Amino acid sequence: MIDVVIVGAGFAGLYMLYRLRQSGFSAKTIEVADGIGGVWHWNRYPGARCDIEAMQYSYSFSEELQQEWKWSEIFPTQPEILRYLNYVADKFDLRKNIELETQVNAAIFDETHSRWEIQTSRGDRILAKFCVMATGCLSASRIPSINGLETFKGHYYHTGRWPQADVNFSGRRVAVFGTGSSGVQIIPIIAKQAKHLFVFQRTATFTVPARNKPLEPEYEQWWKSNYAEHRKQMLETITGCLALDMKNCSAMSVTPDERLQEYEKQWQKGSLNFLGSFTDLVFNQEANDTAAEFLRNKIREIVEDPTVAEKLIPCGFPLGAKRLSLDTNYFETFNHDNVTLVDLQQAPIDEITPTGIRIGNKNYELDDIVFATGFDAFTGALFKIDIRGRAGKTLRDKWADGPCTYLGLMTSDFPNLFIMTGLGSPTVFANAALCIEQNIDWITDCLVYLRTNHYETIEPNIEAENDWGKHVNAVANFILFSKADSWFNGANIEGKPKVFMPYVGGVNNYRKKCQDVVANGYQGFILA
Ligand code: FAD
Ligand code: N01
Repeated sequence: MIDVVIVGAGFAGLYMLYRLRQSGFSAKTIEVADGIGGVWHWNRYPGARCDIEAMQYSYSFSEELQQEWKWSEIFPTQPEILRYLNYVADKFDLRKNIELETQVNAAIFDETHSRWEIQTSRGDRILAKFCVMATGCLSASRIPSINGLETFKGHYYHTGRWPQADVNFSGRRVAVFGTGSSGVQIIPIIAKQAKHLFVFQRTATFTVPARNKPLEPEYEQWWKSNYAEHRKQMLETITGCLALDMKNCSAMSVTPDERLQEYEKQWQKGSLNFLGSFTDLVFNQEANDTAAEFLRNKIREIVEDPTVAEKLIPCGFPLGAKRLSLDTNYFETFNHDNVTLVDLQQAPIDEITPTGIRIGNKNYELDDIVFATGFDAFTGALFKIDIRGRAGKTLRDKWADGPCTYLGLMTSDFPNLFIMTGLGSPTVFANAALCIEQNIDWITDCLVYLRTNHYETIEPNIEAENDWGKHVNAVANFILFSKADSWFNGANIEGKPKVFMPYVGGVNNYRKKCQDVVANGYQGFILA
């Protein structure tokens, strides 16, 4: 028997393994992919890059690592981030405890011996005292069921399961479904290659220019000269990111001209900080409308055909309620002759045929279809595993009406099972790398505490779990982000209960709550 099984070898699984080994636990990581990296292994689509600056979206645990690693750009590409994670795995000799190309199919809690039995696709049974589900918040990719897809004679791809071999769209007629962050990144690149690109848009999206550029030596030096202090400051923010030169007032407290100036300044700078142009954009509808209208006017300015521009203008939900994207020439792409926007709000798809897509009596002849249609977020990867806690209770049954956790870390009746998928925690609204480190540091400290004090099991008590669920909901209702259908609330998956899953109360507040729980003797947990 080992101390801990970790499922998943992305940002979370890798650091979890490192921390556990450093703290003297035996641990093993199981990963279904043929390489490490998680999201950065799977999402190899052209244009994939991070949208939080890599100087911040990176590990902080090793000063040596953060000093020696050199990012080439502000928002580097997927291959570079994957190289970084492989570098980390090699530098800290993590591979020897990672088993690739192995899927965890089941995790069963054995109450008699207080241990988890992990069953894998290789037919192995691994016994471990603890299990950490580092299975990812956005790892279960999803292709919508569209009539006739199985008859399509061309190729089709999902951005989150992109092939490792090069895909060349030169001279081809390509359709893209999905205009979220993945679509926004891939569409301009495919447009450059394809003979013709058809963008099948169901919901128009808000996006801000990334204004990506090479990392300037002075900026890099500014970070590296005081990395530890900057990382400390990041932990004190809502988003886990340092944003310089931001206004600290309400959008409604300044004149309309001042507001426009500030939006223009942030738009020219690029980055998701646009949403923080003023302090109240995320909870005051009137303030949010002013920022949304600014972005709508930008679309009208950029897109030359007014009919196309109007179709590309998002409306009916607050800015940020569907995750804001960063783009490079997204709206400009629709000015190209080889790009056609197909508005699915006007008429939905009837079917995919062997040679393309049919809407009414119009046939779109295609060679390739790209699905940038997102993920069964948070719970998708967990529910693919048969997870059974006390008395054989399944996680799927327990969460049939929506997931419930305490601090996003554990759920009652599933002792010694830690969950790291961003449920009930701020990860997806923030710098995920930083949130992942915070969660893992908490879990590791907890395991050390159990070992030191000779406890066998830990699990939340049901009151603490319910209270946390109510708090997560209350904060979500206060913020405008819950006011749209999206992967945040499961509305993108047919039949999934509509429950707003992430915690939007901020990294700083969440971290303080986690610290208080420990300071109060693991308040809300049952230790036995
Ligand atoms: P993942 O990276 O998803 O890793 C989970 C791993 O678990 C996967 O490798 C998966 O194969 C494995 N796994 C799952 N189930 C099983 C099983 N049953 N058996 C074995 N293995 C299993 N966040 C940011 O903060 N900034 C960004 O710029 C950013 N960019 C993103 C870009 C894309 C395209 C996507 C999809 C997400 C992005 N995110 C970003 C969010 C991203 O999810 C996190 O930043 C982070 O990578 C999550 O790491 P993780 O280790 O928790 O999960
Ligand atoms: O997925 P999404 P994503 N027919 O769910 C459409 C992170 N990320 O992969 O809104 C037609 O956001 C759907 O339309 P609608 C980031 O956190 C980051 O783009 O449901 N269209 C929507 O337009 C992000 O939020 C980066 O009406 C259909 C799109 O598909 C998260 O991952 C890059 C459809 C799905 O958008 C997920 O992003 C990439 C159908 N049947 C991802 N079904 C960075 O830049 C769905 N759609 C860092």
